Amino acid sequence: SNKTLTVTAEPYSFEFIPNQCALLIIDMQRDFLEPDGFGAMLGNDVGQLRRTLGPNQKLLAAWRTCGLQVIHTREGHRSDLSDLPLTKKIRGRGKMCIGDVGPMGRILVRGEPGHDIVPELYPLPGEPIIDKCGKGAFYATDLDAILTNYNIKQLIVTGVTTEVCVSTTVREANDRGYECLVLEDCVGSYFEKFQVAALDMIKAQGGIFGWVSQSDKVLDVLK
Ligand code: TIU
Repeated sequence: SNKTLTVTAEPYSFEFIPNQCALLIIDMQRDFLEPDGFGAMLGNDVGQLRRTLGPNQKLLAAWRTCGLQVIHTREGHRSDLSDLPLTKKIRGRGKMCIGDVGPMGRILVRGEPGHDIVPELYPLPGEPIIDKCGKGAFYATDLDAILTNYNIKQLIVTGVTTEVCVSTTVREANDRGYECLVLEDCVGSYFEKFQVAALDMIKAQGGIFGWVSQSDKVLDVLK
């Protein structure tokens, strides 16, 4: 059925249609969340992201129990790095860059241990995984086609990082006509001020890019 549930959110409530809504979990990869990965190599404290693991696990479990659509994304590149712009490779001027061998294999390269999704949120067979070379999940992927085929019109977006891949994806989704609800306890940034600002930007101006809420507000209506 196309039942509508009302989720308390900002700047106003989100009219949630479960069978037309996917849970889109962005880049919950070992390279971003574990101490030996790309995020840490950029100088970041991964502890800032790990607080999102518990809330995402709880939401994902409830989502699966309801039989709703879940889609996972991963940021990473082909092993020959042919999809890696030179500008992205050399960005940061660090000793290590994308494609180099780190403690969890080649950094942000598909098939390497660090590129994979953390065990806490590992996809089940049948849950699509979008491998993307950019920050946004729509750029150079088949995400839009998959959402169209599944008749998905709304996205509940979680994952990391709030101001980079989550924000970029929400903006891309918004331009394609999807309604996005971002859950603040399920998205994380290495920088507290960016976490706050990125969420403020989504819900400002009457919800210019979408809605912001917390996972317990969604869990309340799923039960
Ligand atoms: N997934 C994602 O956000 N990729 C990043 O590179 N994020 C940073 O914050 N660096």
